[in-house]
Amino acid sequence: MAGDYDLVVVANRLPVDRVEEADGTTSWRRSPGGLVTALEPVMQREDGAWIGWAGTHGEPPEPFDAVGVRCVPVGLSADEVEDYYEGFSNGTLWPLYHDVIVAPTYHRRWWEAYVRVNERFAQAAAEQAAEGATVWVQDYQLQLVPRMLRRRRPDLRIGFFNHIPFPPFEIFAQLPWRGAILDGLLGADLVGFQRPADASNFLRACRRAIALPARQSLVRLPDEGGRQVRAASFPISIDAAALDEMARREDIQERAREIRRDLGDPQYVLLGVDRLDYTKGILHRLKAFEELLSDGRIQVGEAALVQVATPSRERVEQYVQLRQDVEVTVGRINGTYAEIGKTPVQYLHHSYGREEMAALFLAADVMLVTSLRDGMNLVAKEYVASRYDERGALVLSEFTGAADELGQAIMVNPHDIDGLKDAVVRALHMSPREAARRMRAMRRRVREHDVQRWAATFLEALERPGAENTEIDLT
Ligand code: GDG
Repeated sequence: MAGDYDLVVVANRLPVDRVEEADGTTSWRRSPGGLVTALEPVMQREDGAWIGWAGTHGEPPEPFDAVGVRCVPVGLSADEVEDYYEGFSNGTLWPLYHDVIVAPTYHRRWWEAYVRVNERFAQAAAEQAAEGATVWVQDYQLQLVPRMLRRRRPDLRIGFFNHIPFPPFEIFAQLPWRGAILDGLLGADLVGFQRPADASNFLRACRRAIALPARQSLVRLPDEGGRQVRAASFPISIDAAALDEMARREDIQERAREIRRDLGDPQYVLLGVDRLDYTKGILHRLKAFEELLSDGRIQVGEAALVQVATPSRERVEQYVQLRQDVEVTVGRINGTYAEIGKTPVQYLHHSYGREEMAALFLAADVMLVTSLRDGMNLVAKEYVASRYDERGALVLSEFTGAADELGQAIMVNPHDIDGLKDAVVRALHMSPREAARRMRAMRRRVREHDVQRWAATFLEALERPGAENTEIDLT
């Protein structure tokens, strides 16, 4: 029952979004996002198929070709969207894996839907993969797929990559289904994480929760003839060259100048770009900015904070609450400190095109990334990649994966509001010479470790299981 494809990617979402055309027909447009960029060239070269949900509930569309790959939609019912996606994925796993910033909810009904939907993805992958093919499963929504797939197709080479952190065992241990999740992941030959710390948390969980021998980066499975599973870090990145090229375009630079003019030509523009998510530390950032205004360390009109907060998971309770809290806070800051024509916080609850994002990065003197926990944080890397002019300063939370690589950023603990305020002031007043020195070093790192390299490194490690030291060195 093997299929035709030598490389199969399994992800919660397909690499395309359905768009309604003016004439009533529907078509598929490439989704924004790094994963598609990273995998498109390999998928085209290797005869690839991509299994994922099309984003709407009900009967799935028939498989189709788009962006050079075979797209195989998996269907979800309205209840499954609620229980598997909004429920178990985003109400249980997401907060649990992000240091329980909000309390995870444990519902047996959600778990049952998660198991059922993972089976469906595994079945679809088993049907598409050619004999001996490579299957690469993506992210926390599909942690059971590696095991379910191996049961159906022991001939396959199976990789898994977790885009979000893997928590310390003391937190992971809360999960009533922790053993099943670990067993699901251990169906893979290679389990990849963003940071070395995530990989070691996983290895420790294997030892503590299911008593498996796990040494260095290997877990041994005595019940499977001593089969070994490798866990290692593969920090994800961005298409740095494409962003650099876009930022150099005259129309983008003109747009960046226009943004500053429209903001009233403040001396300093600060920028935050995040999905509206409680892991991103948006409220901490706003608090620091508000206090800097009230302390008089920055003046209204002198500095403007632009906060893009892309709508996200709008039916999940904690996200509704967060939106309220952010909007009340922004309203209070602006109500207290605005003057006619001078608004301290520009809050934008929309999503923007890639060009507008590049122009915003170029317009910003200081980029604020204050996540309380973040697998990587691509925005930090995108800011760096767009600053071909070697200007601008990055304030970066030490709780991001990106902090492991971008050591020349101004590091902050976002819980330490005084420290965060000092870091912002330091970033505003940094000499152009020092800013350029830091930016140069960070740009080199991002250029050399781009998303194409990330995908190639992971797939190579998956193909050569015996290879030593597959971890990317972080020097
Ligand atoms: C997860 C992990 C990990 C945002 N708003 C707009 C827009 N974006 C783009 C950004 C960036 C991406 O979305 C967001 O990526 P992040 O890495 O910042 O965060 P998550 O969405 O939480 O991603 C994270 C990542 O997976 C990859 O492994 O780094 O830690 O949580 O590319 O620019 N793009 C456009 N308009 C917007 O309004 N075009």
